[in-house]
Amino acid sequence: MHVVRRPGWALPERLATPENQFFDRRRALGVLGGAAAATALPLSAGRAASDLLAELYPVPRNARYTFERPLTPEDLVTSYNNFYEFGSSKRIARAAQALKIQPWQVVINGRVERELTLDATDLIRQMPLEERVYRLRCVEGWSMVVPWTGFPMADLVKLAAPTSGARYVRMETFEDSSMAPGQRQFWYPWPYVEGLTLEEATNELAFIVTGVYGKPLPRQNGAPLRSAVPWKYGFKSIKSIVRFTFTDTRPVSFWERLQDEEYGFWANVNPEVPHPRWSQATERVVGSDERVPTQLYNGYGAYVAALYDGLQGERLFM
Ligand SMILES: Nc1nc2c(c(=O)[nH]1)N[C@H]1C(S)=C(S)[C@@H](COP(=O)(O)O)O[C@H]1N2
Ligand SMILES: [Mo]
Repeated sequence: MHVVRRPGWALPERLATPENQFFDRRRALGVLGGAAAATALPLSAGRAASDLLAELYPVPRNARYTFERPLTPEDLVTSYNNFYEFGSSKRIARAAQALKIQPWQVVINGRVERELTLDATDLIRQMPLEERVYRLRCVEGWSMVVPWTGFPMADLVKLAAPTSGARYVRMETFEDSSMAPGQRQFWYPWPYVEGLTLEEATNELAFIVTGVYGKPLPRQNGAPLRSAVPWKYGFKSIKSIVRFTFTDTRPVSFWERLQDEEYGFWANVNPEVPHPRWSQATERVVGSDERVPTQLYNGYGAYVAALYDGLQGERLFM
């Protein structure tokens, strides 16, 4: 296995602090062991990656992000999906089982102090996992409430150590049409790409998801790691990421490349800005017969509205 590690001193501060409230003793020791072994074997040497991941779950829920609406049942979260690599219907869960997630290399490159290639299992085991209940609002007009497990995207940015020229992070999904039949549909601009400004990526809400419902992430939900940016339409939350590129150029995302009149870079949720073909005023709550009003920034304005001060000339809501 090819693993490039940063030296221990370059680990995010939280990881190197065993007293930190986010860590139990076992986890803290594991992390310190990992840091100390920087030049020796990778953490996972000799053990199956699937076991090494499974033993991390479940983790405590971070109460800061919980709220009143009921969770969407697990069977719906894992069976009603958008993952065009496996087809354009919502029922791609079975087809997605063809995705090979071990080994899985994650590349961090571009405007960073040092380019990194990490094994996803090693990356996930280094990070401070927590559970967060987030709303998910698809641009198509449906929504869910999902208990994700993962770690702040800000910690990944810290690990990457972007240089002063970096203004955006561009994220890319795997590309392999032998596993993903949707990628044989040549009219789509594969691979799936998404992007955030560095300010967005380091906002406390931006989350790298590695699990759901207290278990490792199923393939159909974007294993082994995907993003969750809950104040934006669901398509911004890119699945099965293989590359994080720090850049000075605004990335053009998959849907934007396909249809930029309908899907822009910012894509912040706003009930008052209709999609060109339908209203965004309300949303269908998956798993119930309810329609509820959609909220500005999907209800997360207190966390993110300030990111857009001075950007009113941009198409912030599509
Ligand atoms: N790589 C990739 N990521 C993707 C998509 C996709 O088709 N491919 N669909 C997006 C859309 S439109 C939505 S609504 C969410 C759905 O996530 P879920 O299936 O876990 O609910 O994933 C997003 N991420
Ligand atoms: Mo979506």
